[in-house]
Order: sequence, then structure tokens, then C-alpha cells
Amino acid sequence: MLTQDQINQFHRHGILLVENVADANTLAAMRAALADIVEKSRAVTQHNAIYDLEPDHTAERPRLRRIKHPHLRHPVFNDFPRAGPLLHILKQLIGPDVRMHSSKLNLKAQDGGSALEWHQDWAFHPHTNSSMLAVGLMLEDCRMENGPLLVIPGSHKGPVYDHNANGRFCGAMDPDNPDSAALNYNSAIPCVGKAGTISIHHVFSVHGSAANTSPYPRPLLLYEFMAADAWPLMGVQDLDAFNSRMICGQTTYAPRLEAVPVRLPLPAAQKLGSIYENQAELKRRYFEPASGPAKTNKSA
Ligand SMILES: O=C(O)CCC(=O)C(=O)O
Repeated sequence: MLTQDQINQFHRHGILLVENVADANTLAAMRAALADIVEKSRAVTQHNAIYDLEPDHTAERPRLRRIKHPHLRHPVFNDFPRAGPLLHILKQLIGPDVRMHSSKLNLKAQDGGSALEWHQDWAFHPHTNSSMLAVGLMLEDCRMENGPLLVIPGSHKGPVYDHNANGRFCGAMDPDNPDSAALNYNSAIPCVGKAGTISIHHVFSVHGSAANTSPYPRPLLLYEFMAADAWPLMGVQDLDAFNSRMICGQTTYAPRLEAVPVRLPLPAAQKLGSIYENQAELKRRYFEPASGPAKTNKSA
């Protein structure tokens, strides 16, 4: 359970780190499931519904940017938020009725695994209210050289920024856009810690991460959660699937409306399914791309 101080910290900064949320057995089961999914990627040569590949992925040396929807790939990833400490934390921050929005496992491969440009999750999926957050579970110890998730504290209180490039949604913010001049990228909090630690960031929080310069991958299991009464403004395609993502409590057909700032992610991104490919549309990047020396353009 979170202390009142931790809850206040989350609301004040839009980012919170909590240690020891996954125990050694859970981490071992997740690593085994992950190894199996990675092994199967040897036969894959292009992005698909499960894998987002690093540009230098090969059968001999699998290199993955992301495993999509891991909760659908192995029960250990589906079960984790539905019981134990994470469930208690979600209830404390969101309330009794919680739905999972999505899950992903960002691997950030060793020796140059891809950076992710600054963005706000809200820009991808505005809802009727902002009772939404993302949880990142570190499957291995994460240090600065691994390219940790970076979250700008207080940015969850700011506006929703433009995430378009070349006239389309690209899922990234132009770091030189004067609209975001007040953002202090150098103040970003690095989500580093021991395996089993989680980060929790608010759906408005501006975040990103540099490439991985270390010889070790940085597997980060990410889930997004929301109050059951937060309904997606872009619509619900499959009601049964939507309801099957309830983690606890009751679904509802009465969305709660809040006066939230909204920019729709339109016109739709060119390459649906890969944030990494779409962010490449951005002319000015903050982080160096994966190839070449993996450094940030500006210190963060
Ligand atoms: O993997 C990371 O460091 C960033 C995760 C993220 O923001 C995302 O996948 O949208």
C-alpha cells in the first residue's frame, strides 16, 4: 500500500517510484515468459501484431523494441495487476473500479536500443476524464546507462502539447516548439531502481527516454490503467474486449465528464502500430536515434 505521503507526491509531481512491488518469484516467471517470446521472434522479419523490431533485428541476434500487449501473450503478465500489491496501489490512486487500457513490454535492447521522444500518453488516447496513469515495472535493475524512463515532474499540470509532424499525428513533441518552452527537460526524473520497482506516471506527464548505451537490455513492462468511467473519446471498437480489461470493480455505461484539454490524434499516424516509426517523422529530435553513439542532444 502507498503511504499518504506517496499519494501526495504522485499528485504533486505526476511521477512516483515504488520499490519491491514484484517479488523474486514473479520476476523470475516474467523473465522466463519474456525469454520464450523473444526466442519466437527469431522467425519474424517485420513488425507485426506482437513484435516491434529494432532495425538491426536478425534471427541470429534477436533485437526487439517492444512486445505488444504482453498481457495477451502470457498469463503472468495478465495476472500481475489483478492481485497483490499493484492492485492495492491502483485502487488507492484511481478508485474501486479500474480498467486496463493497454500493456507493452519495451525491451530497449543493449548497445543502442531505441530512444523514445518526449510525449504525453493522453495525446494518444484522450478520454472523458483524466483518471488515468501508467505503471512501468522494471524486470531488471535499471541504471542511467540503460536509458531509463525520464518523467518531467509537474508537467501533468500543464497543457496538452502538439504531437503532430508533417500534418499527421506522430506521437512525439517537437522539443523546439515554442508552446513547450516552459518545460524544463533537465528536471526530468530518471526512473532508475532495482528489479521489482515500479514507476507510476500521470497520463498528462511529459516523458521519454534515451537510447540504451549499456551492454544490458532494459526490459520495462508498462501498463496503462484508468477509472472505469473514463471512456475513450475516439470510441470503443469492441465492447466485450473493453469490458474484459476490467481489473477490479464494476464497468459502467455512464462516463464521467471532466473539463479536460483535448487534442485528437488526427489525422491518424502513417504507421499504425509503431510509435518508434511514427516518431521518426519528427524533424528535430531531442534524443539521438538508436544507431550511432547513444547520447542525448541535451542533458536530461
Ligand atoms: O520505454 C520507455 O522508456 C518509454 C515508454 C513510453 O513512454 C511508451 O512506450 O509510450
